[in-house]
Amino acid sequence: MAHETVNNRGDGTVRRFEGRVAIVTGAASGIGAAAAARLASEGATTVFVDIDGNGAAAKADEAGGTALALHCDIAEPESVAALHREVLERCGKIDVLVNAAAQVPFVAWDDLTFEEWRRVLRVNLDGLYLMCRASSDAMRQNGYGRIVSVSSNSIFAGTPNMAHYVASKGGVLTFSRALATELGAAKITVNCVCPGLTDTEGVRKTDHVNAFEFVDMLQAIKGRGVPGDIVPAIAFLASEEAHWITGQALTADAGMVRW
Ligand code: 4PL
Repeated sequence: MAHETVNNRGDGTVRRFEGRVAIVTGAASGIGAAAAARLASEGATTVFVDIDGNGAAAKADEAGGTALALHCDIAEPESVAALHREVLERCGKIDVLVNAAAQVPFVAWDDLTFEEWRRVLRVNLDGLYLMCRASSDAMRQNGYGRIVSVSSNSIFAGTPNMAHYVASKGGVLTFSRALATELGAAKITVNCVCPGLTDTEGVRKTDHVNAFEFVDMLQAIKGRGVPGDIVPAIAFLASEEAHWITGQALTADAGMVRW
């Protein structure tokens, strides 16, 4: 089921983000870490943000160059405000925001409590709102911005054992459409990427890790999705040349869902 990952060109030969400042949340692991590494390798001054500050620091160290890491609980208004103050002080502006931070639960409907619902919604939607609120205010001052948020193909499939997550990821998509309207006048684009099941630290901590075979059966292209398979879609939407694309969702799931 393993497949060869194509040349993802994270080797610095393509440099679409030279002179850009990028914030990536969820950058300590999974899709966030891979996206942050790519933006950094293509020349962005990249801020690796995570609630796991040490994990983010380790990934920023690997990236080298001008990469920096900052701890943030994106669901806490004060924490998000402090993050933005520090980024603006140290980097001067914000050009790109990649929202990859999320809780990935595996909880059957019968066990889903309001407390668990809130635990997931607070990060996946409250956190998204707070990050977009603060970053877009900074982007508006440049009259340039790229916001790319990670949704999920589970919003089309109604994937089991994560009803609250599916609700939150549907919100990521529809919020992105609305925010695209709000920010168009400032030349800020807002899009999302919908990955399929991807082999990440977050997924491996749950029983979703046992779903790869089932998902493989539904894919047009066979294989186990890894973060590097999702990164090109994120980097494209985060790039300057994607300026005519906003309010869109790009599914990256080997053709499991056709939408
Ligand atoms: C199809 O986003 O999209 C499991 C776990 N299966 O998190 C997901 C599918 C999972 C998904 C997801």
